[in-house]
Amino acid sequence: NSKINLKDYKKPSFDVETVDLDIKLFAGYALVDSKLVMQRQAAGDLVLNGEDVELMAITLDGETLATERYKQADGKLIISDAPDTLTLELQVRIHPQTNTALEGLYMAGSGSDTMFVTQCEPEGFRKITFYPDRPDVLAIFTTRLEADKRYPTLLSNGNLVEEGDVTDAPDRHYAIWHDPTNKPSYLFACVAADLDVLTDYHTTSEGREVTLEVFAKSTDIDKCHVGMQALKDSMVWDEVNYGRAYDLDRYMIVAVSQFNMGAMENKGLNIFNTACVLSSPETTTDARSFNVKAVIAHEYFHNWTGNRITCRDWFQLCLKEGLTVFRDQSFSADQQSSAVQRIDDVATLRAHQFAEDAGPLAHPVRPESFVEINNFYTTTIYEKGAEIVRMLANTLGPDNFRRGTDEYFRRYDGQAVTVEDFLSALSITDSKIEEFIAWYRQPGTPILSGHQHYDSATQTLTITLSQQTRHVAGFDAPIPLPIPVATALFDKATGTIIAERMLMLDQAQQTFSFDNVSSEPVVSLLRDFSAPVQLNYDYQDEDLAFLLTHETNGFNRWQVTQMLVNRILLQSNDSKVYLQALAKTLPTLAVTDPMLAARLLDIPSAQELASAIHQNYDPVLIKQQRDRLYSQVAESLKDQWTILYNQLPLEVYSDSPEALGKRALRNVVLDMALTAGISEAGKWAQQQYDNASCMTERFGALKAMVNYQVTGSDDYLADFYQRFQDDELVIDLWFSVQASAEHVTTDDIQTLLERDDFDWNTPNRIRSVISAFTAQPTVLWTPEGLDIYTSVIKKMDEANPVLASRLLQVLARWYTLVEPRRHMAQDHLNALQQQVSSKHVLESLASVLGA
Ligand code: B3K
Ligand code: ZN
Repeated sequence: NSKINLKDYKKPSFDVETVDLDIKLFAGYALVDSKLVMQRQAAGDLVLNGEDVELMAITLDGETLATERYKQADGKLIISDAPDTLTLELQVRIHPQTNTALEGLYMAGSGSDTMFVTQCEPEGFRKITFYPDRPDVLAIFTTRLEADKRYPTLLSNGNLVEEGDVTDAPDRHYAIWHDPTNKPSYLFACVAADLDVLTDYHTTSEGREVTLEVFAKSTDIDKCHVGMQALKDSMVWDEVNYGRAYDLDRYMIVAVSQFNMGAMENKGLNIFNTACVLSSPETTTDARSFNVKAVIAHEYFHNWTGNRITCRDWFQLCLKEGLTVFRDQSFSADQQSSAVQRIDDVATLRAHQFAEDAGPLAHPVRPESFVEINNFYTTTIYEKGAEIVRMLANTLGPDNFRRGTDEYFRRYDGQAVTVEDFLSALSITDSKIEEFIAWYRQPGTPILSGHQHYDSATQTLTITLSQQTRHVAGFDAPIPLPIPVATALFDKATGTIIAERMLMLDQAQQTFSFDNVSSEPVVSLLRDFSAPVQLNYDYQDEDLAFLLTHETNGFNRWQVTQMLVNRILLQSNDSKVYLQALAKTLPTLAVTDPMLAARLLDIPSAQELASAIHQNYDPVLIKQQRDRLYSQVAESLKDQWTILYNQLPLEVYSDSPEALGKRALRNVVLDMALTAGISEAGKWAQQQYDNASCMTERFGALKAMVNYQVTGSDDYLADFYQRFQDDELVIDLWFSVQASAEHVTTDDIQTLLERDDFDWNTPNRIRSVISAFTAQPTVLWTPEGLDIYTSVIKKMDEANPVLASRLLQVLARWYTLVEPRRHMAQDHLNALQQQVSSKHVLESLASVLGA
């Protein structure tokens, strides 16, 4: 299990010009013929990667290659004395039917309901055939796919060239696809299935007529309209906002229920987890439906940021992911309230990325070494990567950012490039932009501290800011980063903004002054979360309450409520100011902006709170404190809940932002009412369930009934199962609502895992129990809880190591636990280390145990 280092990067010795693939699917195996036309680029061996592939034949320039002319070891096939131009032909045998890792070519489904599908990023193509499987080798692919006619849908990247019956095999057919764009092997895809298709069209800004197709099981095809609309919206959005139009005549999306992640941006043929593409009001909550649109947009945006300009090597993963997440966040912000979008993105960042950066898995947005690249599809690469791009965009301003991205596309289209290339294109209008490279290199969340001084004699306000980043073991001592701090001064008397400025903190400590300030203002810092840092400013609770009332931006209002909540929960501040401020704000806001009102009632989850505690973390104590504050909010606003719930009657389904906001607030109010012990609340829940017009209402009611053990909740759970038993994604909800319930026990989890409909081959189902369960740290961090959790990791270590390692990463902060839990967790992890063998899990465990 050797380490791969960024500093060892070498250009490939050979380029591939064209690839002809012929993939024949049979009942128990597949045969893959390939023909590679190659050209020498640099001195060195010809190296092909291959894993779990059985070499049947190999010829070089038409002659069988003698066994002494190549060697096969450690997942490589190496030819030492290859000529400068050559044609290599290979035949291999693979076994998609038994590929449970869901990488390479695999069979999804079971019984008579199966399909073949690929996942090649990052290194899955080498499980299909021997190939220089690295992102800086770009080639033109032509793919022939042959299968039994029970798989009528045969797809691959690009354009359909030909299809027909196989001579002498009446029950078999084939299709030939040609992709005219140069692409790395990780963007290859093919599908053999029996699917229906939803078709639509888009004419690009350049006048190209594009056929859009979403493929899904016939029973799911009516759930493809939301995704299709999102695709069309994304295409227009990228034309308008980045000047980027689609470049092929066909854009296909295929839904598959067994998939390790959300979706994959293969050129012209995206493959999607059903959970990230199917959506209908009756079966999909608003939150999930919104996520469907965001993922569709994300994969579409990859066509330019990822596919046409790709990564030189996997260390540059954030080049495509950070930029593409920033683009999909911006798209989503245009579809709803931008404040709520920012709230949700920052909440995710704080809950997951900050925790990662604070623990043993901390790594730079551009890592410098890895054993298994799959372990680096992290929230740091994606979400912190997006935050860096956001800082670049904000620092440049919209016009110069657009000039910079135009330059990036102009210069690097068709190439495999690095983060430095990206920064160099963006810096054409401002060379200081290149200093942001430090953000890509340095792990750890900076702490931004500050205080202010007002001098009434000179009417000057000075703000002193300083930054500090923890020194993460194994990395250089941290250096100061450029931190843009969006700042506004509020006049205390009028509540209006008297000055607004972006302060650029690029030293360890700096003082900024504001002149002509006639009285001491309240300072609002880090507005719109202008940098991914932890803010530590010497506010009084009253200043925060003032900002909750007067801030003009919804995100900033949410941010101050979160600061108040954190002070109460983590520094034992009095809750009075917070409760008064909520009471003052909520009634009006519930009417003017119900979605924001719902968010302002957020109390960070137990897991998020845990991420801010660095030692002696006691899950029971934190849960008690959190529950207590939740009850205080519920009690102190008790009169409000009845008024609000009645103000929010169930309405005919609509997907307008207003309707979404009302549904979100209604569910929060219902929960608060149950907490406050309002006697009718149980009945509200039942009625909301019975009369629901959509899943957000029905599931919100079910969740509340389950969490509060409302009389009859078991009957409602049974009803829910009965109604939706044929819809896997809804049954996932049924599993997760129980596995994440407030009162869940390890016996309950065990019972769920032992059910016949618990399917170990479907990651969505595994996550619906095992990941949902992590919402209850008081149960997870017990001997029985960890027995279950680690036994699932052990089981997956063999079957699906990518998933196993991801599940493990959630346990990274075990060492912050209070004794005896800390030792208990350590024992479990040590025991696990003896039982696993995948390099994925071993690499993660080594870091996690090294803490
Ligand atoms: N690029 C893929 C992620 C592939 C992950 C492989 N373990 C999805 C995305 O980010 O769009
Ligand atoms: Zn992506």
